[in-house]
Amino acid sequence: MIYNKKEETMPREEMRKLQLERFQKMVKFAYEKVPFYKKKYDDAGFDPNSIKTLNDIKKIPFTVKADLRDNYPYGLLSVPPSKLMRIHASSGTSGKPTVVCYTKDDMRVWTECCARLAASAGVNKNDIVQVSFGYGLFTGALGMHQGCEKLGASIIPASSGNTERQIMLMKDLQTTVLVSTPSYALYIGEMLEKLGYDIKDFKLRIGLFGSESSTPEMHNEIKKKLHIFTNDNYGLSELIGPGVSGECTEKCGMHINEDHFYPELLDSDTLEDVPIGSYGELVLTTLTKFGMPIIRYRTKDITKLDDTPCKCGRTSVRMSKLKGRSDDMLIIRGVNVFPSQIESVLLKMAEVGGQYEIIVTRENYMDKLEVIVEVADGSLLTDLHKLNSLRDKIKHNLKTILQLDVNVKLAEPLSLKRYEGKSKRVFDNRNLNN
Ligand code: DLL
Repeated sequence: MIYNKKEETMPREEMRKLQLERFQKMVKFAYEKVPFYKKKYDDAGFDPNSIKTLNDIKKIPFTVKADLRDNYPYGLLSVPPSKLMRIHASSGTSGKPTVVCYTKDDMRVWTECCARLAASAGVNKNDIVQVSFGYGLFTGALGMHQGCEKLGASIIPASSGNTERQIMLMKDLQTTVLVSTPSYALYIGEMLEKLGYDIKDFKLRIGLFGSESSTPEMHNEIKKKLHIFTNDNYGLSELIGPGVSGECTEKCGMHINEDHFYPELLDSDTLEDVPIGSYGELVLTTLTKFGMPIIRYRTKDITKLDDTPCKCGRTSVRMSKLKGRSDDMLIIRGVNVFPSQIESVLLKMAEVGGQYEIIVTRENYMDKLEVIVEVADGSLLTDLHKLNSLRDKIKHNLKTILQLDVNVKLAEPLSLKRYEGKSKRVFDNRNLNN
């Protein structure tokens, strides 16, 4: 189902016209109402009235995470805090969180964007949606809650954690849609088997998964365990939360809500445009979120864009699954490694389970890459011969893709740490900043 036919299937030329109108308005508004932008633009000699084409966006200075941190908590607001309807925050790695604020109008936009992505994955008014993201400052739970509610679905605000109870609720309340991180969905699938449930006794049909990277191989694993259609959706608190983009049932990229977010794809080093079809850093501009406008935000997320028509009828540009973030790319002995490449190799192999950890250390100035992965069948651990040959096979497959020797450790099923929210799979212990 297409939630907003007019805007989601708008001819490309019309969309560009709409984006330009909204963009011109947004830039002037931000300059006039947010002292942070006024100062930034004056310092850079940029005149907000000089935007005549979408290409003129290139004249505008970027906004980066540090700008939000330096202007904590309310420095990017265009309205007094009392005019806000909602305040969320995302926890940073250190120090103060990044605060994100919504006026009543912004809430309407956000809700619609989430409703669109849920509808595009097939959610409808008859669904029972279990939201297993943590409720609180995190944008994921309430964002998806509102979006699915807008479609008329029934919502179970389960929040994250207490996995056995999640599964019991899922079965007893006849949940049809699961909203969570992909890694938590996989864990739910594993626990379901371990607790002796049969997935055939559940009514689950769709998973709306986002907030962290997941490869197609990981979606396959989830599909095998939960027998559902798996959707990947993307967003970030700084821009709005979930609802920037999401996969439709064709699963050929995540449709960007381009009437609300203007995407650019740049080379992180040269800051030049990257041609369509090549990987680059996504830079986003809010076109309709006025409470806290975010203009040319460098997301650090690495993706590709695709503007070919989609069979679903939506005309929006699609972004590929994230290759990773520019800041989680590991450089191991000079070789660039994205954790998603490792995940793809591992999860293509039927002998390994869905959970793994990547550990990087440095010994005598040499980087060492180690991968710990759970075997799918625990009985293998008693057969030394089979174990060694599986280890060699994984090493070989990783070397073929990464061109690196990787130390592989095999672990028992369910022995690695599970996460109820975003998972942590990479442990870089090199202290590169010291
Ligand atoms: O994770 C918003 C969200 C909630 C999106 C629920 C989708 C579903 P933050 O906590 O601010 O916001 O984290 C944003 O998470 O810059 C990406 O690096 C990563 N991320 C989000 N969605 C995906 C995805 C929410 N589908 C950061 N695939 C972003 C890969 C994702 N990474």
